[in-house]
Amino acid sequence: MSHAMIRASLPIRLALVLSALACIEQLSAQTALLTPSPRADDFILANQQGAAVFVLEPGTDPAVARAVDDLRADIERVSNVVPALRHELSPAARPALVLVAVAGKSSLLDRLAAEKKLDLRALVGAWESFVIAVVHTPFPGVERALVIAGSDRRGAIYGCYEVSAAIGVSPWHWWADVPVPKRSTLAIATGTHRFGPPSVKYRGVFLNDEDWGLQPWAAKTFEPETGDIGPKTYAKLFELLLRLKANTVWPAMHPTTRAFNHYPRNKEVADAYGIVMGSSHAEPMLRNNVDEWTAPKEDYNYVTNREGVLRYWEERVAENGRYEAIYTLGMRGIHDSNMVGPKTDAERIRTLERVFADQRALIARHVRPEVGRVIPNAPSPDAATDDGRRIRDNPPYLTRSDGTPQMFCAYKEVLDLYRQGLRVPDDVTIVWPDDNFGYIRNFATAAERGRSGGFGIYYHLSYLGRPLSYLWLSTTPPALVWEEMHKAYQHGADRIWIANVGDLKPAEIGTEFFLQMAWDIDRWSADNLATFLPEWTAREFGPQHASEIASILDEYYRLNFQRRPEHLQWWLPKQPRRASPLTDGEVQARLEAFARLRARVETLRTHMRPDQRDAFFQLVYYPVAGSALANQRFFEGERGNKDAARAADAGLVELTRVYNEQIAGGKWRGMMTLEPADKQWASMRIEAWTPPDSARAPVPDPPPGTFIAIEAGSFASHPSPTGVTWMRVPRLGRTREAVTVLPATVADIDLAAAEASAPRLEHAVNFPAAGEFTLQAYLLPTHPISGTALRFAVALDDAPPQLVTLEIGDGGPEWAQGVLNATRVARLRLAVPQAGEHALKIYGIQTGVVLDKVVIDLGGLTPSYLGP
Ligand code: REL
Repeated sequence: MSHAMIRASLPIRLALVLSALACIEQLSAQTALLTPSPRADDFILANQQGAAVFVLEPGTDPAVARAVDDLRADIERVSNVVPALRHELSPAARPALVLVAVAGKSSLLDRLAAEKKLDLRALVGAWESFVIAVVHTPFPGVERALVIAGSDRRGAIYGCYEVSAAIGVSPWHWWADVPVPKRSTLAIATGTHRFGPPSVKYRGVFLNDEDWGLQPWAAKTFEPETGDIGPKTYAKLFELLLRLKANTVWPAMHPTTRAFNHYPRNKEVADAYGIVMGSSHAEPMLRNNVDEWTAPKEDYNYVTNREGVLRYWEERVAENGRYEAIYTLGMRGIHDSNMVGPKTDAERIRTLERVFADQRALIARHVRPEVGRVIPNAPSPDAATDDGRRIRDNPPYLTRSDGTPQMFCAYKEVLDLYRQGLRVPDDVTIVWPDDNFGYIRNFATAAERGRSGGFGIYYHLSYLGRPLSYLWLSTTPPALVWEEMHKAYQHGADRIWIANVGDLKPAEIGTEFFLQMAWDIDRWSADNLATFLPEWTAREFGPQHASEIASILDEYYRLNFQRRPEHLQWWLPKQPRRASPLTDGEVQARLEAFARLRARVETLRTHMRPDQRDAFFQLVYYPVAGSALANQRFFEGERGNKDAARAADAGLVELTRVYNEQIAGGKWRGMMTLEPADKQWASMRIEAWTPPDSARAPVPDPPPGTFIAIEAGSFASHPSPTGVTWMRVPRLGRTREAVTVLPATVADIDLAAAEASAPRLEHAVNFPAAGEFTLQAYLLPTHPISGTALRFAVALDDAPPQLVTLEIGDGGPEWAQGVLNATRVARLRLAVPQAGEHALKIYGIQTGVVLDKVVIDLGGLTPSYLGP
């Protein structure tokens, strides 16, 4: 843990063995800013005598002042005492005061630094960093101060919310009704606690496909005065993001919503909170075409109407140029579609390059040059601080000079144009997309890594599109987010991370995990990943039930990773209906697993305190029970048990009614829609459920004893001589513990050099006979770091390794089945010279390959969904 004194003291690295105890210990270390038994030199923020007085100097940035108000309200939430606010060092601010300020913009901070009472040198030129320090006798007559000093305004804001989190206010306390535990004494441990800079410079979310949740809820329940997702809703979202240490939003953009800039107040609110606005891959220059392009659609054409399109863009840049924004460059169609106009890829590339130049000229003309700019004034190496620590070394994004942030998202067809040679200006951040299903499509080459604009990632936790959408529940396991985003970061994607979070609810866990990684990439590793959920549930629900809730969520992710609840049909839209490929035994096991899970969550529900029930329903109960019922409905229907299927269907309707009507007294009315929502975009959605006419034909299980099946996690792993290794990643894959080659940056290893230099997995396998058998390797449907195929090598004993290659067919039918099934199977013919025990070796010659399971067919293997 490199960047925060608090995190550095975490026992997290040791947490290989998971237990509830370990989780709780971690949690208390995490919140060590707050001390449970205050000593004489700690800082009393509030107790029964009252609360410390906040001092904000005149001229404090309004966004900082606003966050201070939130912190004061949070202190009141916890302690029932309201801290006063003053604008000078009046006697009322003695003996204890809280000073929140931005280094370099505060005469009080300057005084503390000049008198060597607080070393703030490491904040100079740092991005979004902050110090929380208890300073004794800071000013004449003041006994002690709690100083929250930011390197910039967001640094100071994050500092406020860091204190809020430490005193027990969950970032989700409003958005998921997480109760705030009461405490009569709030004391901050004496010392200097340092945080930042973040690993990723711009970190945020894209509200997308809001039609079935956020929009109806905002329009009818939360913000009827606007009748839309407007300033009041955005204000709540911005606050949440700041609590999660994020800074960027791509706003909602579907036809059901007016453009973000339709309401002038929206951008003012973003500014008032200190949020950076961007826009998606289909909305260059902060323009929402669906709502704002009022000319005929065919005129959104850069070949025939360059002047018109430029005018349209210029209007927005002129209007918004004084606000902090990331400008998306390039051009696609009106919505999520191909650009119209150019007829060939070569013409598209030429057009896009011209578009870049023209858009950049508009930015140069209208954007205030200092907006969003970091002055790369790295602290000098001797800027050691009073506690001997420095804030994290500056990440690469801070070592280069920096202008108006601009990005180019190589989404869908645009990545193909980039691969064909499209030139993106060097200082523009190239944002790689995932394939909409959580697997990142591209990684920068060594040559590209020199670009000053660097790279980013646009990642889906929710998706509307082909081959099938997933908009209802949020089921991408944190382990997959970790594997993909960690790999992307290692390959230089540190400038912009945006997660498509759909309606935001119920994607709370995924959103937070993604943003935690973006803030501190070192916080989670393959070693401690399994502690994320216990830690998170302990924070949200307290230690008593944390490990049971985490274990339920783990199982929820495991089962739904095997097949998402929105993909419970095995035919694609407009294609003939076909039965699921699960064997009868697999169906039975799946239904039993969901029934057990459901029983656990029902029991737990009765144990939650009344004040926890709304949060529990939203964060745990609804997704778990919902996915259980969706599986019951589908598979019981397929098995011909129509009554059971109908009962599950009715259960789903009722569960969703409760979400909308009862939870938190109706606060979330309109937020939850059962999948499939309606006929809109039906060609990308599962079908509305009706019981099938007849039961499916029986699908027998593979007969026992004729095959060999090995879970990837049960192989022995032998690192290469250089330390490259197949590493177990807990909770990853369909079988719980997949393995991948780490570090993620290792160059491909030649097959000829595999034995000497590649890491290998090894397992003793007993073959009943000699012969040639098919080996099936179940891989996660990741994309290779380079090239078009996933590669690894297999050997038996000391025989030379044989190459196994799996072409991923990015976007094709095999890719589609792969992402829906969350697996791809690579095959190899394996010659076994004689019966008996052999060492099966799997060489990792390429990073990015994630192995889940190995099956050897000895002759009698029959098809199944998960493999034997
Ligand atoms: O996920 C995406 O980025 C795209 O699919 C979206 O831009 C688009 O709005 C999609 O939701 C459907 O049209």
